[in-house]
Amino acid sequence: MSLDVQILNALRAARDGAVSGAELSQKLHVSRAAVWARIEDLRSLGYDIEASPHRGYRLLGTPDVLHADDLLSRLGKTKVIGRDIRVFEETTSTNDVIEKLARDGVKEGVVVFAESQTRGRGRLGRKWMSPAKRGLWLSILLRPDLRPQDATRLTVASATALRRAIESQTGLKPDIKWPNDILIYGKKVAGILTEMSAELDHVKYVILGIGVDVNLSQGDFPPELRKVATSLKAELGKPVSRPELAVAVLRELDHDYARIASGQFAAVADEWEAHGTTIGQEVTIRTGDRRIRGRAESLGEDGALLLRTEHGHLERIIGGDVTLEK
Ligand code: BT5
Repeated sequence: MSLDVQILNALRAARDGAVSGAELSQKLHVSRAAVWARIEDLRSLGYDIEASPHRGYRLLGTPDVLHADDLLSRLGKTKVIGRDIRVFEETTSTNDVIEKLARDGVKEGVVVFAESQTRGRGRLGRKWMSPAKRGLWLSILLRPDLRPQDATRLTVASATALRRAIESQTGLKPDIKWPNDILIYGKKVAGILTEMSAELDHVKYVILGIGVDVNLSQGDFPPELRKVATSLKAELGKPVSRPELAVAVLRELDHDYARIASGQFAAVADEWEAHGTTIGQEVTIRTGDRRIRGRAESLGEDGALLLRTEHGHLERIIGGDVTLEK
């Protein structure tokens, strides 16, 4: 744990009360001057830390920036996701950064955030708009013990986790549209991009890319997206703390990843179905040049969408290369 994390932890543990420089220096085994230097650094990052000669240090406010140490300090202990967090000011795509780490053999659970992405992407080479400091643009490296055909379970689990995190932080009630959209009143507020590297019978690694439109104003969206996309701030009428939401997302993801790892996909699927807008609907699925019409019946054990076609057949549709039209 870095010194910054330990200082932030101690200040948070003090709640309204303050912690003296002497106390911090003793607890962290560094000089009071070193504590002071770290406090000055945290202040320059936007942390509002009061320093009173009599009472000591008090944390009055936290900036709406993503700071790896701060996120680690707030997250506390998780099973897998978030044991290593890295934040970039700007990158092409956080999925690219994770892919490089995956090839270098880094352990699962590492999370990469970027304040902005120059080449954020969606599925099928689509663009994902990622303006600076307005959203959460993150990717996670997973090395699940899954067969490649079951990898859609991870997209399903991510959607349920993301939905819960948004609800707990904002009170909004998002819906899930198969396979990877989180919607509020029919408008997209978050998307998930699952990419994987697999051998015939096992997954080598999965990169879970998540984009959440947190504090974008209507004007931040290009005209073609204004009717179909929204942000949490636009729906709530006030900004949402990105660090707090980021931590909630990681915590919920960790929970659902554990559920999948311990064979509880059915419980995740039930939750997904309870909040999905897709099941029971007549839908059209576009996959490559093919269009399939039918009624979405349920979610398969592998996370696939089971579609009863116009001709009465049951088709298994797996995420990744399909678009759902209503
Ligand atoms: C997705 O693709 O919804 C997956 C988005 C994943 C983005 C994250 S951000 C962190 C990580 N790094 C990346 O490079 N990507 C992931 P898809 O279902 O294909 O939707 C893409 C479509 O959504 C675009 O064609 C636009 O119409 C629309 N779109 C683009 N930017 C958007 C935004 N910020 N909010 C809502 N809709 C957007």
